[in-house]
Amino acid sequence: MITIHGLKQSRAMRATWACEELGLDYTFRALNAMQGELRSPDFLALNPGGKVPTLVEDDFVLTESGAIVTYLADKRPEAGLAPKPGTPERAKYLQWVLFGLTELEQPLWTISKHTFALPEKLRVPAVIPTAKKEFLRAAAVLAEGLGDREWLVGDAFTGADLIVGHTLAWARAFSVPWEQPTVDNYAERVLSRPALARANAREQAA
Ligand SMILES: N[C@@H](CCC(=O)N[C@@H](CS)C(=O)NCC(=O)O)C(=O)O
Repeated sequence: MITIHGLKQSRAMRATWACEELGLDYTFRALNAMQGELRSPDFLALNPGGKVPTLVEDDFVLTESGAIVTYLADKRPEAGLAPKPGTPERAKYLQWVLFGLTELEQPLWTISKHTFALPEKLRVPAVIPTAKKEFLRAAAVLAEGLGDREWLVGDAFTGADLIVGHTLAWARAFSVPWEQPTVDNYAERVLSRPALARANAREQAA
């Protein structure tokens, strides 16, 4: 049985959304950061970084949302959420997963940290305009990569769209805009997946 340890409204949604896309049986365990549950000895024994998502399956533990989505996708290759290892499609899939995590998410995370996530005395608001520029640059690369295609890799939704789409939802929630209508349409397409709605409902019920 798969357990996804998460916080509500966090990157853990990437893992639960992947489970929903794949029809995998899973439990979502909602931790409470305010009550110190990310720093409890039990949780730190699973993930010394004290972060979510953390996947536990019997005695196997996996962290990092991109790795978790890919691990889950590989359990059901027939679903096509991650192309077959060793193929050019798999390489492009990894390109976009890593782009999502390192190019698109990072400036957004910098903006978030220096706007509200860090304690006030650690915030450096002067970095925000640079991070906004970096985010816009990444959004332009995304628009270029999409061209007039529906999805990032091949002609079907993959885990790369899941990671990038989740990050765009985050940008919207934090009111960090992008400039390209292509990216708007893409975000609509990705974020209207029924599996995401189911993952949201599971999270709210937890
Ligand atoms: N690179 C990690 C980042 C995980 C991460 O930072 N998760 C946040 C929630 S969205 C977290 O657990 N924060 C708690 C903390 O930093 O103490 C991933 O993609 O899984």
